[in-house]
Amino acid sequence: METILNRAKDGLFLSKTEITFLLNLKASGDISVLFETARSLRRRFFGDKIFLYGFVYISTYCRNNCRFCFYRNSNSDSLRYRKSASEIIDAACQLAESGVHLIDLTMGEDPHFFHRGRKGFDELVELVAAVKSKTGLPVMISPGVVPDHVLEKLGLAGADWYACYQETHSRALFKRLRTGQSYGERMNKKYLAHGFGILTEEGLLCGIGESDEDVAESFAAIRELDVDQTRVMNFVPQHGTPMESALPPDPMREFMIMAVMRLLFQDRCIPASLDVDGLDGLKQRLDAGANVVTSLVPPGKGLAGVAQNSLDIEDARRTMDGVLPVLTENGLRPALQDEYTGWIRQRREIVVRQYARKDRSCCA
Ligand code: SAM
Ligand code: MD0
Ligand code: SF4
Repeated sequence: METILNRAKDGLFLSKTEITFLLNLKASGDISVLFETARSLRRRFFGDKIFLYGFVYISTYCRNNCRFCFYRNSNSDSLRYRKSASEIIDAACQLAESGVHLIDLTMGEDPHFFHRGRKGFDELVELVAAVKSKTGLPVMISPGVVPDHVLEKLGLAGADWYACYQETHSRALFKRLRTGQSYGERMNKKYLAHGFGILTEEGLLCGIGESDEDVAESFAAIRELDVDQTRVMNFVPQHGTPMESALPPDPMREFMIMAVMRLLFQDRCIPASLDVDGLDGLKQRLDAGANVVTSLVPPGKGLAGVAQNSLDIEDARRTMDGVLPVLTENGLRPALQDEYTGWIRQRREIVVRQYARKDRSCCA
């Protein structure tokens, strides 16, 4: 193990065998060494600062039927809402005042935006511009697979990030999870976003039947995509979905994948989402090397989470007041806004230099 960790510390990308070896560590002593190595690499690139993302789920309507998702189209038990522009701006401003570094605008592939041609998407573009100007903060957009010209317009309107998670890079597993969706189209949108100078986030779902080889395959795909942020989330079984009675995965699965992710993507952002185990799950994710806390949701706005649609929201635990004490207890601190915008700027310079206007796509 020591040889493998030293190779990682030297910045070498690990082989599939080495990745699988680390993912299967069982002895608590070995796991502690792995996590300490992940934390030391986080410290090398981010010091003790943590970035904090506010989350506004603007619409829970969706035309797709992902088998794992509470908001899949055919789930009649799902919570459906679409917030108005003023409600979204109000929530975003409250998050900004609370001190978050970014606003993540997420939605299902809502026909209201997707099936009204130019009119629908222009409304989304205007929303991004309004949230950006009202909060003065960087904006992430997670709208699903939008048309190429819309992605470009979202970037020009002020979207700094495009988050579109593949969940897995096993095409067979993808086909089972994201029924009726194109693997290639979803991957290519991330390449395209970089072509427009928009930072990208890739995401893995774990505990959904993926093998260690699948995870190693994903790491290779993430490396090829050269994303600026990469995450892993444990699958949370959802009421009214085909995977409702699936067993929840061992929480350690996410933490192990996250720690190895830090070894491989040392200078990139890796989130600890509050949307899986809530605030109580934050420490383990920081211990595994995360440097971003995501899914802070303001109470009293009727806003939902994705994997945890209500956990810790109305009791105001997915807030700065909830998160800051956990950071302090772990020798960490919220970054200054300038430190985050500075990090985004240096990443974008690299992305524009390497990818602007370059036609990169991976697959049909
Ligand atoms: N609808 C857009 C899309 O699918 O790209 C954006 C939002 S989507 C709701 C965000 C992500 O939440 C999914 O890509 C998936 O990784 C995660 N997610 C959804 N349901 C989940 C579940 N039951 N457990 C864990 N993560 C889940
Ligand atoms: C999160 N609930 O950060 C949010 C969501 C989508 N860009 C993010 C999954 O966990
Ligand atoms: Fe829709 Fe996204 Fe949920 Fe899939 S994951 S059903 S695209 S909201």
